[in-house]
Amino acid sequence: MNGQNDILEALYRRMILVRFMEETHDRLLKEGKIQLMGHFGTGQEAVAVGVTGPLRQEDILFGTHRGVGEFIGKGMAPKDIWLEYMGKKDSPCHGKGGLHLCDRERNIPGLVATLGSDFSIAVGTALASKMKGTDQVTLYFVGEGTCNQADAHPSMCMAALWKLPIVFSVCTNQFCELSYMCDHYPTGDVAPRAAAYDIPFEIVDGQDIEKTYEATRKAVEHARGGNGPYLVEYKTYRMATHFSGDPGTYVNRDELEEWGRRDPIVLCREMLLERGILSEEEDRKLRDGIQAEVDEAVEAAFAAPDPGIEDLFKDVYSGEGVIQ
Ligand SMILES: Cc1ncc(C[n+]2csc(CCOP(=O)(O)OP(=O)(O)O)c2C)c(N)n1
Repeated sequence: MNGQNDILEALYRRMILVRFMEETHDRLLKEGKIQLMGHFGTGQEAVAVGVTGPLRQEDILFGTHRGVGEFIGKGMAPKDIWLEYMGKKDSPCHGKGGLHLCDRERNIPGLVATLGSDFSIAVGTALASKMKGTDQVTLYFVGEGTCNQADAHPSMCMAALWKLPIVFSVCTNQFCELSYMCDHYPTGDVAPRAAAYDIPFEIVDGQDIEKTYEATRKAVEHARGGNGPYLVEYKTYRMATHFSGDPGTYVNRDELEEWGRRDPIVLCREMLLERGILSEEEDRKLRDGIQAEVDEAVEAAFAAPDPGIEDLFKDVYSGEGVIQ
C-alpha cells in the first residue's frame, strides 16, 4: 500500500458510511421510528467526501442541508449525528440542531436555514483566520441553487479583495429544490462567475473521487498559501429527491438512470478492485463493518437521555439563564 492508495481507501470507506447513514435514516423514517425528514445526498458522495478529505481538523467547514457527506468527511461521529437527529440531550447542539448539524470541536459552525445567508459568515471566519495569523482555511460548501442568492457576490468580491483563505466549493447536482438548474440559470456552469472577481476556478467531474479530492486539495493549498480564494464546481447528480417526502414527479427518469450508471461509490469500488487495492471479500467485510457501526450508533442514540425542561434556554443566548 502506498500513501495514495491509503487515501483512496479511506475516502471509499467514508463514502459508504455516508450512503449507509442516509439509507438507515430513510429506513427509520419509513418505519416510523424517527420523525426527522431527510434531504439525502445519494449520488453526491464523491463531492461531499472529496471536498472535505484535504481539510485539517482546525479548518472551518460550512456544510449544506443535503445529507451527512461533508459532516462525516470532516470527522463528525455517526453517534453525534444520530443524537442530534433524535434531539437528544448529549448531542453537539443539545437537541436543538436537528438537521442543522454543527460541531464546534471539528470547526463546523452549523447551518442556517436561510440558504446563502452564511456566504458572508464564511468570509468572516476566513477574515478572522487571516487577522489572527492562523493558517486555517474556510471551506464554504454550497449548492448551485444557493449561489443565486444575492450574498454570493459581495462575499466573493470581499474575499478576493482581501485575499482571504477561503475555498468556495459548489456542488452542482442539477436540481434546485423541486426544479431543474436550467430553469434558474442562463448558463450551464456556475464557476465562471468567479472570474468576475479574479478568483481562479475549476470545474470537475463530481462522480470521480480522485478528481474531487485532487481539485479541492489544490484549492485548499492555494488558499492556505496566502493566495486568496479559489472556487471549484463539481458536476454531479442528485439521485434522491429533494426531501424524503418528495415523490420527484418532475425528475427525468432516463437521465436518472443514466447518472445512476455513474454512481460514485460503484466507480470507486471498480477502481479499487482493478488496482488490486481491495478484494471482493475485503469489500464485503468493510461494508458489513460499516453497517454495524451505523446500527450501533443508532442504538446508542435511541438509548440516550432526552433533554429536560432545564435545557430549554441553554445555549440559546450567550451566558446561561439570560431569561429570568
Ligand atoms: C433563502 C431560502 N430560500 C429557499 C429555501 C428553501 N430551500 C431549501 S433547500 C432549497 C434548494 C437549494 O438548492 P441547492 O443550493 O442547489 O441545494 P440542493 O438542495 O440542490 O442540494 C431551497 C430553495 C431556503 N431554505 N432558504
